[in-house]
Amino acid sequence: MKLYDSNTAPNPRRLRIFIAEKGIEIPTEQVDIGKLATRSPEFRAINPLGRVPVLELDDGSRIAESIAICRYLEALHPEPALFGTTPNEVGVTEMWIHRVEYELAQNVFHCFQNTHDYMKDRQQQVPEFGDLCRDRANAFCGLLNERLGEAQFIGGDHYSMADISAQMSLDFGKVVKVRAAENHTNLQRWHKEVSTRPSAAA
Ligand SMILES: N[C@@H](CCC(=O)N[C@@H](CS)C(=O)NCC(=O)O)C(=O)O
Repeated sequence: MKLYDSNTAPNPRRLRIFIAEKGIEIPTEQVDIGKLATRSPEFRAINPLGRVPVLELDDGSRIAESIAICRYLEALHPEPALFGTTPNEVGVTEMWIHRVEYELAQNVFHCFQNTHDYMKDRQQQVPEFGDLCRDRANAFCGLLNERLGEAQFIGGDHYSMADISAQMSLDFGKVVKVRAAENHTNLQRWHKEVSTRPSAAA
């Protein structure tokens, strides 16, 4: 098994956090996004979308998409469960995974891609769209704050993939001013807690 990884990028980081929480080790190969290695014909043969992370299995097959890779690893290493255990936990956790993905993570990424100087020469930017995405991501932080007023973690009583995706999104979101507001005390409490887990260093 081999993981195509990139130390500085947020999607690979959520996978690294997941791997650290599972306590497993996977050999990695760094792909230099800064030098456009993800866009080379060689890498596009590995993932036609030209993105990391990608997990290469021993039979040569490959899984891209960070959450799909986490699902695969969860099936191989069920403990600790990071997608829920009971039917209720699985359903509620999945609901929050999707909400975090579409309302927070994707808005953070769109904002970065459309407003940040790093992306200026890498793609066409529509700054107004990026600004709208920032507003949407920050608005969703309000909903997360409410949720974290009623539960310790986003999925409920247990730390899960929903927390990992939100943690990755907020840590990366700082770069484009997506963050917990001063009155988001529940979200701030949660962020402090997840940031002290050893996996946060991933
Ligand atoms: N939906 C994918 C997104 C992967 C993605 O966008 N990866 C970025 C790094 S965070 C990438 O490889 N970008 C390469 C590039 O822009 O050339 C996932 O969850 O893994």
